[in-house]
Amino acid sequence: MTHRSYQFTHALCRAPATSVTDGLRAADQGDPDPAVFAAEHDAYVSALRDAGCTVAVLPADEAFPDSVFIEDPALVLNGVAIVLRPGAPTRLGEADALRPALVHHMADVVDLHTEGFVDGGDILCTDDRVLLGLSARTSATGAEDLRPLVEAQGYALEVLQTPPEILHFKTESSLLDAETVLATPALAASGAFRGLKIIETVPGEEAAANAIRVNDHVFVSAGHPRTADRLTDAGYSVKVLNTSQAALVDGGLSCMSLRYSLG
Ligand code: CIR
Repeated sequence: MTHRSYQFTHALCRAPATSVTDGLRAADQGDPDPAVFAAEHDAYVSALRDAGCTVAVLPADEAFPDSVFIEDPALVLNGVAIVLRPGAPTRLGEADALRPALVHHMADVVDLHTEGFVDGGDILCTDDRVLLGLSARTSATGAEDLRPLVEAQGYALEVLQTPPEILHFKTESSLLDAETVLATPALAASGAFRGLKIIETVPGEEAAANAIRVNDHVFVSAGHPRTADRLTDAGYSVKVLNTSQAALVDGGLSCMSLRYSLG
C-alpha cells in the first residue's frame, strides 16, 4: 500500500538567499549566517536525495528573505500544486514568484482565490485528511476558500485552532506515519489530532516537533537527543540534520521543501 502522506518521489527546494538575514522572527537571537545556512541547506537536500527523492533546487530569490521556506506559499496534493496566499505581508509576493517553477515541476497548478490567507506551514496531511490550523498567518476565510480545492483532490479538510503562541500548526507537529504524529505536549493537548496516535516531544525539546517523514526515514533537527531516542525506540529510522540557521528565523525541517509524488 502506498501512503501519499509520506511516500514521495520528488521534492522542490529553494536555496537560501543572503537576504535571509532579514528573515522574520518572533524573537531576535541574532541573524543567520548565509554561508552556514547554505551548508545546512545542502545537507538537507542531500538527505532528501538519500531518502529516494528527485530534488530540484530553485535559485535563491533575494527579493524575499524568507523564500527558502518554500513550504509556505504552496500546498501539493497528488502532484497538483495549490498556490496559497501567505499571511505575512513581506511574504505575500512569494506565491507569484514561485508559480512558474510550480508550473514547470508539478503535474498541474491551481490557485487559491481568497481575500484571506493560508500558509503551508499550517497544513499537516494524512493519507485522507488535510489538517489546517488557523494562526496569525492562516485565516478562517482562507481556510474555507481552500476547502473545495482540497476536496477536489480527495481529501477532507479539518480546520483547527493553532494555540496563539505557536507560529505555524506544523511548527509543533509532524506526521510520522499514516496513523501517528509527533507533537509538542501543548499542541497534543489542543485536541487537534483526533483519530491519530501521538508521540510527544520530550519537555525542553519542543523544536523537535517540526520533523518530516520522507519515505523510510524521519528527519529530526539536531539538539533533541531524547526525542530522537524516543522515535528510534518507537521503530522509526531517524536522520538528524542541523537546522541552526533556519531556527534563528523560526524555520525548521518541514518548511524547506515541498514534497510530492508524480506518476
Ligand atoms: C516566517 O516567519 O515566515 C519565516 N521566518 C519562517 C517560516 C517557517 N515556515 C514554516 O514553519 N512552515
